[in-house]
Amino acid sequence: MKKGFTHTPQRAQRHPIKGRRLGEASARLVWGFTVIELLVVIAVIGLLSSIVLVSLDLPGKRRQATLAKTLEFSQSIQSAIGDELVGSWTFENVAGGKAPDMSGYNNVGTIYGATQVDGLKLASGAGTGQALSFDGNDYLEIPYSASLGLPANNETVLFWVKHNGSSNMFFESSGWSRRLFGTVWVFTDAGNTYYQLGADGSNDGNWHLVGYTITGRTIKSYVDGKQISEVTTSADVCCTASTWWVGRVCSGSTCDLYYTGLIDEVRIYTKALTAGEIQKQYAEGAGRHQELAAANNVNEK
Ligand SMILES: [Ca+2]
Repeated sequence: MKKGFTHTPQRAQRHPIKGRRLGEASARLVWGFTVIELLVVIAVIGLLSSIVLVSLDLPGKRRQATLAKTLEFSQSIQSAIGDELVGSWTFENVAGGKAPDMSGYNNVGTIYGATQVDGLKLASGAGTGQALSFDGNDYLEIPYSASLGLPANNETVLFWVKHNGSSNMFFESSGWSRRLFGTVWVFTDAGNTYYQLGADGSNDGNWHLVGYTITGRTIKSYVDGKQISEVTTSADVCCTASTWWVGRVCSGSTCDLYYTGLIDEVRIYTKALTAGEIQKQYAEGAGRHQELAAANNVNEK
């Protein structure tokens, strides 16, 4: 694979915000709790109250609203207690062409043409939840920020895809260091060597959780919580001081290759999740990513 133009990789700066919130949060309050401890208690109370509400068998719409609010709340708490999650785009709250970042780092994505589709089914059968639909000339752009300047040796990217043999899902645009084409991940190290890892089985028209972790010079790819490939690089994987694209990639000197299908819950961590943590992500998200309503089914296109 050749690249049509050169780039000058620059080592990403250790992001200055990392640690800031924990530093603030670890300040002891006068009665001995940390802010994080209080947030956890609040989260537990919120979840317990939602369980009580659900157990009361509320009418459908109110029950769905309660579940959605609980999900949103737990995501906000997740960002408060885990600052390794530096980007989280759930596409539940798209507005004005922007996809908010639920991580707390405010890495807001800009949507070019992709549309929000409704009808994601919860495991309970309730129709709630949205994803982004790409029809072949759309993309999501996530601008560079210090929080997304990943360390070259400790990170995770995960997202859900639903497509029939499409390609061009994910692209780090200046260093070309991390890309997903169909069922093949491509990584570039600081010595400009390429490595390919599989995303096997993620192209059958059903929802799949795809992603990778990097620990030191070891890259592992995952599909649906199962490890697919592993490779050791001869140099650190290159820098990420650049824009990320979802649904668009470059080839040669042009950037006009696009994805057709659905994407949901894109997450970037400055930590290599363990296999168990990725399995947990899959287990939690699988319930939200069953078949879409027929009108939004990518198979119908
Ligand atoms: Ca979603």
